[in-house]
Amino acid sequence: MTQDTKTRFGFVALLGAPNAGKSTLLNQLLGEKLSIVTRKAQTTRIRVLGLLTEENVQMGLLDTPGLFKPKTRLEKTMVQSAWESLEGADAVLLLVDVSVRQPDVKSQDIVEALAQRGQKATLVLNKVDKIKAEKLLPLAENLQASGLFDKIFMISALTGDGVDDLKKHLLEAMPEGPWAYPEDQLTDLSERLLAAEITREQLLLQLHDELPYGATVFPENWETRQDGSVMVRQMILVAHVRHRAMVLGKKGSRIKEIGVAARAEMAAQFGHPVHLFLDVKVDEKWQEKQEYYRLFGLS
Ligand SMILES: Nc1nc2c(ncn2[C@@H]2O[C@H](COP(=O)(O)OP(=O)(O)OP(=O)(O)O)[C@@H](O)[C@H]2O)c(=O)[nH]1
Ligand SMILES: [Mg+2]
Repeated sequence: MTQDTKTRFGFVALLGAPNAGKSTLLNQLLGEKLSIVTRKAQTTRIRVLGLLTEENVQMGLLDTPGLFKPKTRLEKTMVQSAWESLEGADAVLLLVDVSVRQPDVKSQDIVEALAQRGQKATLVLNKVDKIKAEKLLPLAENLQASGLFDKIFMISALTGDGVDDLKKHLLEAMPEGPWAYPEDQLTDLSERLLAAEITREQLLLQLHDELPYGATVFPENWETRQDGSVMVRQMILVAHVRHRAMVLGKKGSRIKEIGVAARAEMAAQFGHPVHLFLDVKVDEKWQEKQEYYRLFGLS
């Protein structure tokens, strides 16, 4: 950056129904795997800030939990934290998964909620790699009828198709102002919390539908050793005794697999060896308890 270029800084909120591809897009924009991604809905539970700094512009990209009609307390807190990311956002992206069967009621509900707030947004039609081009146009026209969107992008967050154009648009939309973070910072999440998310990703990937939503992972202990490696202890919290058995697997085989995969991912992401210790605890009411939410960054 030259001395006389004015710096620009702003926040971009990534909104959309569960599974729309918000976290995949965040990672694609950053060129790094920061936010966890699985094919299951409600993968993201906390707001994840990813920082993208290019030339004179810094953007804080806010990946959010998917928006849907929440039932449990945890779901309500997740959805609320997604809406809160609109406060102070300089640009809002609404991601729509074009491969879901139409009508896409969840996305339609979000469009209505945005309209009620008088919130303008940029429409991002995602997963275009999954459908034929001729199906896209009517879909775009339909959503465009809301009058909410200043611009439409058609992308594949997975392959990166169209993502550069979107990035350029966002960089240009950021207002003049000083950067809020150091140039080389990637996120405001601690390694402890990121490590817990990495283990939760493995729970989602390796276990079947019933369990993952009733389980969570908390950072318990984090100790840097003299040789530069880190000892990480985490607690997997589940809501039923039978879930505990599922996490452990036959003779502890499942939790071992989860640990092996999570540890490898942590070591790659943090750039130092990791010794990972996992405990499993049953608490039927964890989803109702405030103190747990604070541990993973929800209030
Ligand atoms: N084919 C295809 N799959 C995609 C694309 N973007 C995301 N996916 C897949 O869609 C699934 C959901 O992606 P996520 O990025 O976790 O979606 P999300 O919107 O963050 O979901 P929640 O956190 O649950 O709200 C994953 O299996 C992704 O690999 C895309 O452009 N094309
Ligand atoms: Mg996500």
